Amino acid sequence: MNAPASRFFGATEPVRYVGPESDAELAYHWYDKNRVIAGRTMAEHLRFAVCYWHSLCWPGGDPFGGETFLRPWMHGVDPMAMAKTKADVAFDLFRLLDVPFFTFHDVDAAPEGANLTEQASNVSAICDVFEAKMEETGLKLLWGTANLFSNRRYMAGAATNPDPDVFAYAAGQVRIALEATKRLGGANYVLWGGREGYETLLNTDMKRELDQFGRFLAMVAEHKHKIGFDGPLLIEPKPREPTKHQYDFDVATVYGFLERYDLLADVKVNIEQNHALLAGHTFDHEVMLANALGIFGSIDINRGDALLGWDTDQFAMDVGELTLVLHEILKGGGFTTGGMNFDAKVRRQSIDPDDLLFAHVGSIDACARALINASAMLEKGTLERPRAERYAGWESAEGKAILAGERSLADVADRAIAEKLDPKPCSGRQERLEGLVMRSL
Ligand code: XUL
Ligand code: CO
Repeated sequence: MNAPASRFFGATEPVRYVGPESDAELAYHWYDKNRVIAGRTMAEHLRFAVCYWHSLCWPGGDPFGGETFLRPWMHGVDPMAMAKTKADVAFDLFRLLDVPFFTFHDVDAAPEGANLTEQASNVSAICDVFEAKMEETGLKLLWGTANLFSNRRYMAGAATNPDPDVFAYAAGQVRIALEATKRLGGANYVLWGGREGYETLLNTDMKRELDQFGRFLAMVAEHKHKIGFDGPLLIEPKPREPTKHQYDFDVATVYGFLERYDLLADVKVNIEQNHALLAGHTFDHEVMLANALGIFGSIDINRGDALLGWDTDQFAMDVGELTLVLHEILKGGGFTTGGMNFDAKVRRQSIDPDDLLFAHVGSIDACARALINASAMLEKGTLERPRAERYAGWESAEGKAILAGERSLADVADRAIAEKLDPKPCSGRQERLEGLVMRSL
């Protein structure tokens, strides 16, 4: 696709791979999309997606001050014309970054309808625009979602709202967004329960709200099958913010919820770095656990700030952290329908249009370096070999018999007595392993 006549970005040509030795600034030094690593190209491994909401919709405000970015498409009079201009800029951004996917919420892309009928018609009009642009550029949709948290009707939750009419409105919005995602060939559908939680237990019936939430998701899953949408539904865990407590707290909590409401066949997770931190976990903890539980789906790639306790959604640049995350993803077999979505925003002082490009390019390169490192670590067994040694006892005949349920507590205890067991503690070798990882970066 050629650059549009009236342009927002200063850069005109797509960002290209130049190699690590080059001094070129707006260029990929590590992300070589066609380079094959462990049987797949970098593009196929990483499946990068640019998100609509932070890059095209966020005006740069914070709780103490308003808009800093002054994006031209946010200052018009005709909402549909503004949405179309925004789509032009969005697809120019995707073209310049040369990434394969994008993601959006219904209200990011289309003007919010005054009612569900208007909502459906606005989303459909934007789907016409997206469809033509996707056809022309080959860009794909990683996932779509509905914003069930910004409008004041959702202040007490969507599916978990005390009012069933709010639940019904949310169902209407999800039906429109899910069908739009299917129409655009989306690979997944995401549900982030931004206000599915509580501000105070004084007015809350938790059991009732969880049952409502379980029923809502079951209805979404039923509809997914009814319309023949192939991709998984992905829940995005987050423990708090905007509410004091959110029911999709972390991967472990979501797993318990899916099991209780019998949703494991249809729903996986979309894990976000900053959400993992808010839950008191690391990013690789959440990925390792999702793999262990068989619910790993996709990731929202960003980072928090060690000194700020909220969801800062900064662009991920820490190669060390990303290497460990990619290591766990590759170990689990890599992405299938999922990918790496830049749920990240430039800081409010980064007001130049090209700051959006530099942010994505830096983070894409960080992920590419991480992929190279992680793949080499897996090939060498940097962590897998010591991990296997650490658990080697469980590979013995006796270890396997215990896990297979062939021994009772008394059997095991009797053997410990009969063989006069006196197990010797082994080193956890943490610093040694940290050194090995450091040398792999
Ligand atoms: C909010 C967040 C959302 C979801 C999609 O913290 O991460 O942008 O990714 O609703
Ligand atoms: Co997110």
